[in-house]
Amino acid sequence: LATPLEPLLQQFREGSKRAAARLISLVEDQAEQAHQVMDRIFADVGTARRIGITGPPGAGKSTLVDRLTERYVTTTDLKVGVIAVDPTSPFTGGALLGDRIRMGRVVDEDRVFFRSLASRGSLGGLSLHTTEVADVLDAWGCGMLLLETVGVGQSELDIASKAQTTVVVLVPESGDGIQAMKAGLMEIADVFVINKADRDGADKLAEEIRVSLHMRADTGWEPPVLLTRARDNEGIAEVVDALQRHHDWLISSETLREHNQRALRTRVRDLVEDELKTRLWSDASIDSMLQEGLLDIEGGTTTPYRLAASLLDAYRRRLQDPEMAANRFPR
Ligand SMILES: Nc1nc2c(ncn2[C@@H]2O[C@H](COP(=O)(O)OP(=O)(O)O)[C@@H](O)[C@H]2O)c(=O)[nH]1
Ligand SMILES: [Mg+2]
Repeated sequence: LATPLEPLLQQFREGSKRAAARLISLVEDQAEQAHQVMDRIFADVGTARRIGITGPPGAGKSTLVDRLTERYVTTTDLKVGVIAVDPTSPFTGGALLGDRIRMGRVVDEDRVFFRSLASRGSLGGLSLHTTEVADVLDAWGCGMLLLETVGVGQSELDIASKAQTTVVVLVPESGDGIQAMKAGLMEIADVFVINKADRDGADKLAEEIRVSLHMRADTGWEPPVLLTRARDNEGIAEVVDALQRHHDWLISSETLREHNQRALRTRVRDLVEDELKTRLWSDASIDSMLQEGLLDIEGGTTTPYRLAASLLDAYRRRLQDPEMAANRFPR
């Protein structure tokens, strides 16, 4: 069922938090209007600073995000958006109730938008629509966006491509340092946070990381290694400061521009590829041609390569059909 977009977009532009939540749901559910929504708000996207927070489960990422949010809301007039990707829950919003309760402590709730997304199977990975949800919050006026995701497997690469600054949170126990080096966290971290510095071994871990950082290619930015006790609100100002310094560096070195251009290029290519694939394989005549072709391969009268070539030919001919040529993108 199509939601009337115009009134919703109007309320969104006036700053309605409920309208933002509705738009996010549309985008997340890949509703018919998802592309249209993104298209309409795109001009307002681009001011938010996007900070990725990753690291092993239990390191204190959510606690840190909570502290950073509190700090930004109380010391600046920024709106803060928090997107937490939950790898365990198949349902959006389910298992992160704890986070929501913590967020409730934040003073000015009107300036904080918290959203948890399910990671849809890709263990620890970002949700499919993280970028779009971040864009909606950006257009809504969030100056700061914090993206929390568990750092296992592919997810840290995901987050590094979506965030401008990546914070890797580790704790001084259970060989986190070694794990980090193995998992490729060393390469993507712009800022290291050793949380739970109230525990033994924090200084040692920090030193290990500093030493191994020498092996990184020189980019002009040397990741600081900071100690925090997020639960006790200790060391947070230093993190804020490091994030600001990294942001300044991103701008002065033109790295941010390059990053944004790369991200845009990937995004447009993904949109085109998705559309091509969807249209190709949802076409009934192409599908039956494929089924028949498979039998021909079995019968030895064609090969996968010849079949692929004739499917592409058929698809090209189908595109001449004006009805087929219509796509889901706004014009
Ligand atoms: N000892 C200690 N515990 C902390 C600290 N920061 C957070 N925690 C606790 O670590 C646990 C996991 O924190 P959480 O933020 O949920 O970790 P996440 O899984 O990385 O998001 C919670 O029980 C926190 O209260 C800290 O600085 N010191
Ligand atoms: Mg968490």
